[in-house]
Amino acid sequence: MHKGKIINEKSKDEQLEIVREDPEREFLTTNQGVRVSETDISLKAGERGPTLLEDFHFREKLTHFDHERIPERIVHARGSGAYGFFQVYEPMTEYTSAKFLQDPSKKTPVFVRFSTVVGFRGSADTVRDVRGFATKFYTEDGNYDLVGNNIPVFFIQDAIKFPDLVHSIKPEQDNQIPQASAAHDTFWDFVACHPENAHMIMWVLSDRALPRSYRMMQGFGVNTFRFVNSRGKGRFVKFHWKSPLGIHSLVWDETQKIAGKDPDFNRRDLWEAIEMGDYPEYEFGVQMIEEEDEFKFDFDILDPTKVWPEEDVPIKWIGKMTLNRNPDNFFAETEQVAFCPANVVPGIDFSNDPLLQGRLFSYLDTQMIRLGGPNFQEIPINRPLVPVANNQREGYHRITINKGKTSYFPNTVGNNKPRPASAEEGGYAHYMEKVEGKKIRARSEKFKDFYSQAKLFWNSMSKPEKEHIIEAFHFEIGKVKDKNIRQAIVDMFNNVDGDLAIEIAKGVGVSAPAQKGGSPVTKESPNLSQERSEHNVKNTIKTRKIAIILADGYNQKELSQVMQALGAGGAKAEIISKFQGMLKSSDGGEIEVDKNYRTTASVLYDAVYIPGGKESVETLKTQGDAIHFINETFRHCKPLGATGEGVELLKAANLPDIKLAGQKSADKVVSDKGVVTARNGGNSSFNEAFTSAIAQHRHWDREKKEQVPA
Ligand code: HDD
Repeated sequence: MHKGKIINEKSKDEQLEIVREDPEREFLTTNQGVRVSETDISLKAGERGPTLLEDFHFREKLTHFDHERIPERIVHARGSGAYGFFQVYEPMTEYTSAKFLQDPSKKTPVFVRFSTVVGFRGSADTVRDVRGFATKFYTEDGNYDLVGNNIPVFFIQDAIKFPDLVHSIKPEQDNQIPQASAAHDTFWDFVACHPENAHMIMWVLSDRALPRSYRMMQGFGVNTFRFVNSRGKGRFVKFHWKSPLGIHSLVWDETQKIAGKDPDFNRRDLWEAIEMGDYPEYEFGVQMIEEEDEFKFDFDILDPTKVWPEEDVPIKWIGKMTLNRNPDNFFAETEQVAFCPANVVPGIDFSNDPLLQGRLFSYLDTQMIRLGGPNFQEIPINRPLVPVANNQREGYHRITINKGKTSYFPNTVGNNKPRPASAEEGGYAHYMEKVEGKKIRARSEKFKDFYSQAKLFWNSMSKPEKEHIIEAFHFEIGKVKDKNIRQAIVDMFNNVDGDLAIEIAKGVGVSAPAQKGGSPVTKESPNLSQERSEHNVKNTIKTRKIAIILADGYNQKELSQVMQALGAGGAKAEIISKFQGMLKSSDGGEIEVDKNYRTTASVLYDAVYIPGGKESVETLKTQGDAIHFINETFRHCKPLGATGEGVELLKAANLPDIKLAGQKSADKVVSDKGVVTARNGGNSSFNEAFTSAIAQHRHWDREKKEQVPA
C-alpha cells in the first residue's frame, strides 16, 4: 500500500491525506457511507412506542460510542503531540551510517509526544513529575524512535523493577489516591527500599520536574545506545535535546494553582505557540565514548542512574528539530502514536544497559493491548514512509490488502519475494559485540555506587535550587503518613549529604540522622543545574506571556510604548481587567480587554506590567484581585514593571525590601530584584530594564518574599 520511496517533509502529510476527513463534507452518513436522514430521534414503534432494533443508525452510533475509550498508556498517559522536521548540521558519516544523519539539506519528518508519567489521561499538566520527550523520525531507512525524558537518569537500574516502581508511584491500591503525585507512602516506601533511586530523586525534587513549557526544557535519551558507522565501528552514545529558549521552570505554589486554573497549561502552551508560528526548536546532541574507553570512568557507562558528566564527555551538537504543525485530531494522532525504543535504523544500535534491554521488550508488548492487536503499525501516524513488506498477516484491524498466495520465506511460488536485504542493500545488521559470561542475576560493582552522582548533582545546584529541593522534600515526605518511611528517607539521604538530611528532617517531624553522613564527592558539574547551565538562555523574552493590568483612565502612551517593546522582543502581552470589553484611556483611546480576573490569574503569566494613568491606578488600588496579582507575582519571583502612577499600585501592594522609583527624579529607572519602575514611563531605558528582567525569568534574590501573601 506504500508507493515509492518518499522522503521529504511533505510526504508524511500526503500519507495522512488518505485518511484525513474532508472539511467540506456535507452529509451525515453511516460508517457504510449511507446518508442519514435523522440522527436525533430513534426509530420507534409509534410515537410513544419502544425503539426498534432495526434502527441500524441508532445501533451503529451507540455501539461506536460505547467503544470510544481505549486503554490509556500504563505510564505517560497524558501527553501532547506535534509534527515537525529534523535536519542534521553536517554529515555524521564518521560515526553512524544512519541516513537521516548524513545530508544537511534533507528534512526528515518527525512526530513528537511530550507527556507526564504518573497521572491519568485527564490529570493536570503541571504536577511534579518527569516529562516524556518521545520523537518518531520517519527516516528513509524506516522509523527511528528516540523515547526519552527531560531528566537524564532513571529511578531504577534494571527493567525487571519497572512494574514495582510504577505500582508504587501510581495511586494507592485501596482507594486510588493520590492522582498524579509521588507524595504518598507507597512511593517513598519504594524509594527507601531501593537506594539506586537516590540520584533520580534529586532530579525529580528539583525544578526540572516543574517545566514552564515543553518548549523550555532539555531532553535526554537516558539509556546508552551505540552509533555504528558503515565500516562497522561502534561507539557508545547518549542523546540530548536542548531548546534555544533555555531551561525554565515554574515554582511549586504556581504549579499547584495552575493545576486548578488551567490543567492544560503545558498542552495549551505548545498548541498556541505552534498556532502563532512560534515553532519550538530543539538542538540534537550526542555524547560519544569510544569502545576502548568503556571502563575509563568511575561509573559504569551502562548504568541508567548515572550521567556522563559533560566535563568528561562533551556534547557534540549535530542537528536541529523544528515543530511546526499541530495534529488535526488528538485521538487519531497523539493518542494512537506508538513509540518503541527498539525502533532503530541501520547506524543506531543498543547497549547492554539492563534498563534498555527490558524496554526493548515492553513497548511493543504494551501496544498490543492498548491499540488492540498486532496491526497498530498500520495506523497512519505509526506507518513508516518507506514501503513495508513481510509475511506477517491477519489479526485484528488488518488494513493492508496483501496480494498473492505466499506468506512465507523462502518460497518459489512468489519468486522468493520479499527477501532479506544485505548490509549493502540497507539490511539492518546487529552490532557484533563480543559477549561472554555466566548466566547470572547480578549487576556490576560500579552499579552499586548509589550516592556519588546524587552528591555531584547536589553540589552543582545554585542556592535557590537547593532550597527548592529541600522544600520539595518537605512536601513529598511531609505527605507520607508512616513515620518509619519518613525516617528511612532522611537516613537514606544522609548517605548523599549530611546537611541535606538534617534540613529534610527539620520539616517532616522525624529525627536528624544520629551521625552526619554524606558522600565524599566534592566535584561540581554546573550543567546539571538549570540555573547555572550553559545550556540555559536568559537573553530573550521570546514567547513569554506578560499580564498588563488596567482600568479606565490608563495612560495610553505608556501602555503602547511598553507593548511595542514587548512585541518587538517576541513576548505576548494580554490586557487584564475586572471585566471584559473595551477600556478607555485618559486621552480617549480604547483597548480591548483579553481576560478578566475570573478567567485568568497571575500564575499563568511570566511577568506583570502596570501602566500609569491616575484614574486607572486609583481604581486598581480598590481591587483586591489587582493587588493579589502583584503579590503573587512577587512571591513567585517573577518580574514586575510599573510606570507613572502604576508605581503607586506596587506601593499599595507592600512589597518588602524593594526600591521603587520616587516622584523626584522622574527620569530615573529603578530596577530592584526584578521589580522595574519609572515615573516617566514607557521610555527606552525602562523598556530595556524591564525586558532584561523578564529574560532572567525569575528573581530568587527577593529575600523577604515569604512575608507577602500569595
Ligand atoms: Fe517507558 C512509555 C520514556 C523506562 C515501559 N516511556 C514511555 C514514554 C516515554 C518513556 C517518553 C511515552 C511515549 C509516548 O509518548 O507514547 N521510559 C522512558 C524512559 C525510560 C523508560 C526515558 C528510562 C530510560 N519504560 C521504561 C521501562 C519500561 C518502560 C524500564 C519497562 C520495562 N514506557 C513503558 C511502557 C510505555 C512507556 C509501559 C507506556 C505506554 C507505551 O510504552 O507506549 O511500555
